[in-house]
Amino acid sequence: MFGLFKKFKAGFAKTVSVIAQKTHGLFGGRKIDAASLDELEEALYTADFGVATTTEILDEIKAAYRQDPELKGKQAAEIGAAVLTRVLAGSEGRLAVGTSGPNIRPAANPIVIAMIGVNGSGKTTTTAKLAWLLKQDKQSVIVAACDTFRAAAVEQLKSWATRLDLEIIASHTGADAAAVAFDAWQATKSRGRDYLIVDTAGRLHTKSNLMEELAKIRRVLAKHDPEAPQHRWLVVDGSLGSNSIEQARVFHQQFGLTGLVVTKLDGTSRGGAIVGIWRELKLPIYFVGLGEQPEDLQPFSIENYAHAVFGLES
Ligand SMILES: Nc1nc2c(ncn2[C@@H]2O[C@H](COP(=O)(O)OP(=O)(O)OP(=O)(O)O)[C@@H](O)[C@H]2O)c(=O)[nH]1
Ligand SMILES: [Mg+2]
Repeated sequence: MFGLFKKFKAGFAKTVSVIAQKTHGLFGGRKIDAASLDELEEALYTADFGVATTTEILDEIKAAYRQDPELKGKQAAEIGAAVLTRVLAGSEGRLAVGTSGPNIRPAANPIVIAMIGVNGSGKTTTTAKLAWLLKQDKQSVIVAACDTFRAAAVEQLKSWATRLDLEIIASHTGADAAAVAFDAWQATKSRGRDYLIVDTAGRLHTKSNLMEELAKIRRVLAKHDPEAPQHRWLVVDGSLGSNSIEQARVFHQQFGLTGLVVTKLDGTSRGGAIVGIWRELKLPIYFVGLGEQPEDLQPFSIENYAHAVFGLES
């Protein structure tokens, strides 16, 4: 669905630009030499590709350079993109309705997506943007304001709902988040909607009482449908780069994540971290946040990503 290369290109512009700076525009067409290989290595570390991926990319480029001393920067970029494509195989999460896996809807129950994550990672905006995106794809959606903890969180989702014309189920700050989720499921089912997206309060993975609240939301939804929430996504702030891996691990242990959304990639030069996150966690990346507008939330595409970060065309 809606994958657009130009969005990826714009979204990863900061990552591309730090690589271009550090390599003095190597991918522009210049010939490879020993110094440019060192610069490229440093650039890939700066863009947070991590040791394993940087080593793999450099090894393959060096091997090609030994074969062909006339190797150009653009060919090196193509090798880099090919390595990323191989390493990321299997990392694209897809929400295709009614085909297989978690999207089969026995007795036409709604598909429930729970957005989970630390404070400020982008859960509420991702909830709204995803609802909008699904509506563009002719799916019907309800969003549930289950962040009843932070003052103004309910209002924030309500104002998105007004702006994007979304159906919303909300209570008030201080209400029981699990009760809101329970009511929202019922409304989604009785109105025959396809999806329920549950926004939850930001919480540090180290706070056990707040982690317990997530478990309660899950238990309560399971009373309606033992499969719900079929999707339990950690929303990760992409500007944290590979530092987000540890928190993701803890959420995964405690809550059994089914996928990730990586946000704010437009605001960081650490776009390479996506690869390390995948290598470490092996959780599919469903969406990436490439800007503040609804259409800046895009399904993760290995091809678009690998080409964009190496400054290639699609
Ligand atoms: N540039 C950019 N900003 C983003 C993106 N995703 C989210 N944001 C911004 O990040 C800020 C926090 O987003 P929220 O959706 O409120 O985050 P949250 O996880 O719901 O925060 P809490 O509810 O406080 O835990 C907002 O200003 C968003 O506009 C993105 O992909 N790109
Ligand atoms: Mg929020």
